[in-house]
Parts: sequence; structure tokens; C-alpha cells
Amino acid sequence: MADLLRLLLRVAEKAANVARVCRQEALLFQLLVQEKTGDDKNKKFVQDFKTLADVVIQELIRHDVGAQFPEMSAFIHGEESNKFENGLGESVTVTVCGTEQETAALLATVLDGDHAAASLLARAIHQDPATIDANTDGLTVPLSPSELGIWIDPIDATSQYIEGREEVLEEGRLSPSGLHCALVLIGVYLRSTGEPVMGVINQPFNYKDPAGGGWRGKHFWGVSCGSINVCSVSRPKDGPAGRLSVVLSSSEKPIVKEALTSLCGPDKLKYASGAGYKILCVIQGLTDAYVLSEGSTFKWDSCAPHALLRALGGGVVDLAKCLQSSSGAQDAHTELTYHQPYTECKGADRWANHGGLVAYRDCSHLRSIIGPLKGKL
Ligand code: 2IP
Ligand code: CA
Ligand code: CA
Repeated sequence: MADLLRLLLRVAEKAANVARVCRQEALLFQLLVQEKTGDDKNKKFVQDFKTLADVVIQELIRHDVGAQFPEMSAFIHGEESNKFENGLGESVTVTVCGTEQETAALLATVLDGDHAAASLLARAIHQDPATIDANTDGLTVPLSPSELGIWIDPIDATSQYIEGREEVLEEGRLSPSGLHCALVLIGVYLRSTGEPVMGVINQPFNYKDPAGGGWRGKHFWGVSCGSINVCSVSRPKDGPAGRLSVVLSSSEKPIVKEALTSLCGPDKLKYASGAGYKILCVIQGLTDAYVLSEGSTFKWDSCAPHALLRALGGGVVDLAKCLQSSSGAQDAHTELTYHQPYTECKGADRWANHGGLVAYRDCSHLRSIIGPLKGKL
């Protein structure tokens, strides 16, 4: 299934292009950032356009993967629903059509007849992405499409994507917020056990071309399947033994912040936007772990980066299960899985990571983190 990996890298790049086009084309950008003024219909239209960028990206990934691997079609899930209601109250199902013109015509019905915007979007959807140099030659993955399912988060950290603050990333440093936190996440899991086995992360806004060519992206991938553990990011070298560093959401509970401040010290506790970006920081060694005590992430947020962490020898555990477990930290039952919904919940909550999570590169770090949190939550 190295073919699947190469395809996912390609579609993630296509998705990143759409995300960039929505910000770079004045006409689309205007729709994306328009202030909510005027009547309700206008407000709803602006809201819809933000969602439309997400839906379009998810559908293009679904379309391209389903075309090459039809056995997977019924198992490609994502954050967004492709049923859309336009400003006239009509229900439209957004899909990628056979030709650019057909896709443009369909999108125009969602965009209340804005043909110019619809054509720009359709062009980006149907454009072949630049070839990606991913060094996957010689990789064999002993899996078949009929064993696999996919989780897509078309744009994670949407709020940062819309706000669009441009940051210059410093090598080796975690940058808490800005456009670079927005990520395209595509994770592959085993239908039988729910283990994440392959992940692709595309960061559409990694740096701005100094020659004025706009934003350039970066991609990351990993495969973790039996004895095959390969990641495009090499395992960061262990620094001098010192205090652990942990990244949190700025909305994390005070009790968790306090417990972790005593473990890490105030300067090693960091905050950043985007669930996917925080796990990417752990993957890149910009921090040792990401702790989240609430059920505010979903399967589509964690599946892709989880596969990369496993390939590096780490993982993502359910925090609540870890705190209950007598062994205190990692065992096979505490790792997050991706195949079973919480049947007692409705809508997106069926796929929430309800127990919170800890993303880690090293089991010994996980144990150190769980200790101070025991009995506090
Ligand atoms: C969000 C996004 C948020 C994150 C939240 C996710 O996904 O990653 O940034 O909250 O958990 O569900 P926080 O930044 O506080 O960690 P989306 O942007 O796709 O809704
Ligand atoms: Ca998300
Ligand atoms: Ca999203």
C-alpha cells in the first residue's frame, strides 16, 4: 500500500492548494474574511463559504481516493457533511464532478450563483498538484485497501486559517498561533482493530516565498504497521536530561496547568492553537508531549498525527483511561482507536476523543506526566 501513501501525499497537496487559493485569490478571500454585517442571509452566506472551503477539500480527497481504491469508498470519513443548504434554502450535495466545468456549475448553486468564485474553486480542485518529492521509493506496506478506513480533517485550526496571521517560523521553535497552525490531516486506520497505520499531514502555510511567489507548504508522513515503522521526520535526538516540556490548549483547565507547571516548570509549559499542530510539535520534537483533559478533539484530529508518532515509537493515549489504569500509563488498551463510535452520543460527538488525550514520543515521558495528574481530574 505504498501506492496509497503516494496518493494521499498528492491529494493532501491538492487540498493545500485549495486552502491557499481561497486566501490568495482576492475574490475568494473576500468571501472568507467578510465581516458579518448586513442581514441574516448575508451572515449565513459568509458562514457557508467558510464551511464550503472545508467541504470542498474533504470531497476532493474522498473523490480521488475512492477513484483509485474503490474498496475504500464506504470507509472514507471526515469532519464535514457534504449536504449543504444555500442562501435560498435549497439543499445541495457538494461533490467533485467528472470535469472542472461540471464542478463549477455545482459550486455556483451553493455560492448563490457567484460563477466567478465557483470557477476559481473548481480550477484549484481539478488542477494537478506539483510533484511531491517524498522519498517513498522501496517502501512496501503489507496491507490491502479492504482492511483500511480513512479519517480526514480538511482544515484543522480553522480559526487560525480564517484569522490568517502570518508568522515567520523559527527553526526548532514552537510558534503558538498563526496560519502555520492550519493543517490538512489524512489518517488511515485498520478496520479490525482501529489502530492508526498511516498518516499524512500537509501544512499549507509553512513559509512565504521570499521572491513573492506566495505561500509554500510542507508535508509529513508516517507508516506504522507491524515491524514497519517509517516516518518522514527523524526522531529528534534526546537533549540533555532536563525538565519535560508540554504543550496545552490555552483553554486547558487551571488544575491541569498547575499540576504540569510543578512538573515542567513555568518556562517549559507552552500553549498553541490547533489540535493537529500541537501533535505535530510533539512529532518534530518542539515539545515532549501534548496534554488535553477535555473531549474537544475528534477522530479526524488525531488519526493522522497519531500514525506518525507510532512510527517514531510514541503514541496518543486516552487520558481518562490512563488515569484509571492500575499500570498508570501506557498499555495496549489506553491508545486511542479509530473504528468504533460512541453509540450513546449523537452527531460529531460519536467520534469525539471523550477521555481527553496525551500525545507523546517516549513512554517514560508519558509515565512522568500521568503521575502528577492522578487524582486531580
Ligand atoms: C479544532 C482545532 C482547535 C482545537 C480543537 C479542534 O478543530 O484544532 O484549534 O482547539 O480541539 O477540534 P485548541 O486549539 O484549543 O486545541 P477545527 O479547527 O477543525 O474545528
Ligand atoms: Ca479539527
Ligand atoms: Ca476542520
